[in-house]
Amino acid sequence: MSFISTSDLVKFDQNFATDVEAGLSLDPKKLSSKYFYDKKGDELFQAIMRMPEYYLTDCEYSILNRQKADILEAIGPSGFELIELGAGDGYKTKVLLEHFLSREVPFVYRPVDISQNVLEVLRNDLKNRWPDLAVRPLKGDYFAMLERLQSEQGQRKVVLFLGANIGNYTRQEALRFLENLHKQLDPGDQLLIGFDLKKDPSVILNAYNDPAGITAAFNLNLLTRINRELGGHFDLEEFSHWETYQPITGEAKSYLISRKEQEVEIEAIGKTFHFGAWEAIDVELSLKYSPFEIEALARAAGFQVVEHFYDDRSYFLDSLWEVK
Ligand code: AVI
Repeated sequence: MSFISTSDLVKFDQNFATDVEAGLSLDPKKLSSKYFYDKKGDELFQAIMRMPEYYLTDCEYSILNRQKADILEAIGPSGFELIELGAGDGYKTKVLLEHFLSREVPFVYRPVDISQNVLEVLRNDLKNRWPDLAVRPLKGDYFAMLERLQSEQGQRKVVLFLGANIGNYTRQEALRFLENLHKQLDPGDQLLIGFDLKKDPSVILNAYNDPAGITAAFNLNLLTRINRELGGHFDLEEFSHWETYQPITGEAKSYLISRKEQEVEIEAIGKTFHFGAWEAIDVELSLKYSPFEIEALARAAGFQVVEHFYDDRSYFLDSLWEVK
């Protein structure tokens, strides 16, 4: 939905407006990074994943590519439904799909995404590559889809949650998310989950503070989205991107900083928000974990760790968990 200020009919996403109003009324101000991903945001995130500084994608790709045989051995040879939460373009997952097909493993790939478009593009791509691969996409919210699968009483489930997406949740949110996931699974079901690990802080800072300014453009695009969809009046020149990394907590945090004292009207909300000079909006958390913290999280959510798969530099970890 877009904001059309010239029309009598002003359409906009009410949830987005409500969240923006609540977040900009907080002290300190906060906007959710889940709103980064409009069409432009998706393109910028693709560009981030191709940046040399953003090591996460290459690390996880190399884990899946080099250790696909070990991963399959740990999953076991009996048939399963491979459910991927937030499938995207499936770039990394295709490595596993190809390997499982070559080993003639009986499995069905079930990508879950809220975007019908993402699922259609992925399904067509996979059909062209591997006509024999069984693909049954699920369009909707992760938990609604898992609930549906549970009621279908199908084969055992192997869930993929890759890309360090768990890092965009606080520790408490991550635990709640994993506890909910555990409730939707049965004994013997598994989860392969990607975590970005604590490492040299300068490596982490560079990944979110690239000299080309792609991450800055990705974060600032949130203000462009508010301008377009909610009739916001943010002047992008007057905000800048700022990144921090706290090596004890593992929190990489992105902020948008107001470069001067200013008032910004958002028409769809019917309010003007005040920004002090150098006031920050908290826009994203990318949490980094230690292997010890990952094991504690698995146990707290009710899972048993089966095996850890690291890249060569131990920058990233795909961890296989099982419901007992
Ligand atoms: C999607 N998520 C895991 C990315 C991350 O690393 O937190 C999003 C991102 N933000 C800036 N760069 C990448």
